[in-house]
Amino acid sequence: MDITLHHLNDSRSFRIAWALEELGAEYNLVKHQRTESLLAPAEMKEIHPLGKSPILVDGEETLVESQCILEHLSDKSGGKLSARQEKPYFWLTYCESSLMPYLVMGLVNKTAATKTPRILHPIFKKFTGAIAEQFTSPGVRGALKYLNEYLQNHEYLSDNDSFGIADIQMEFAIFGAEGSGFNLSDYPALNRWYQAVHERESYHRALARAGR
Ligand SMILES: N[C@@H](CCC(=O)N[C@@H](CS)C(=O)NCC(=O)O)C(=O)O
Repeated sequence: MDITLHHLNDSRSFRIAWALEELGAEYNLVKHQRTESLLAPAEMKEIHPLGKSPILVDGEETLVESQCILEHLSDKSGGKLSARQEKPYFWLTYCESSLMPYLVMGLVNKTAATKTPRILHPIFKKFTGAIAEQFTSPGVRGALKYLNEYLQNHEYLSDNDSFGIADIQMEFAIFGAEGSGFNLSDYPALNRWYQAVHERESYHRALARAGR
């Protein structure tokens, strides 16, 4: 077998497991565990110098960045699951360039508050709370609203309104938004899409094999 997915728990590499399952590809799965500080373990840097998840080794090639890996898999399968039309290609890119930074910053803020001495918690929480209120939460809400509006007229986010790699890319961000307390039922079209992508058998196969 030529393809090896390096999967980190609770991470974006779930996307790649899902795409591989959707394509019916055979692959090795190597599971890595986050360290206590939630970072990727040092061994991942031996596979790729950036040491972030996901990493896909396909024959002689070692690929990183969800979007690059998803596009590689789509190209390799003759364009299945493609997301290159103007608008769907937008979602594929928008997810990591604009939405994920808000979510990651929100998460870092929350975690950072728990790492300060207890006596400083009230001050720190005030500070991180203000960042969330003024910057990260409105950013996420704006993205959810925009996605909801798009999905009012579209079934999926990939080419020809069909399921594909843009859906896989975006689902991870929406999963993160839901986990951070954003209420998806405020966005009915988005919520409909979210339920629909979770009904795919490939999603459940990836969940059973890679976990998240
Ligand atoms: N934009 C990159 C993000 C890669 C990334 O930050 N991955 C996270 C997991 S979701 C990671 O490896 N975190 C552990 C660390 O930074 O050490 C992608 O889409 O692949």
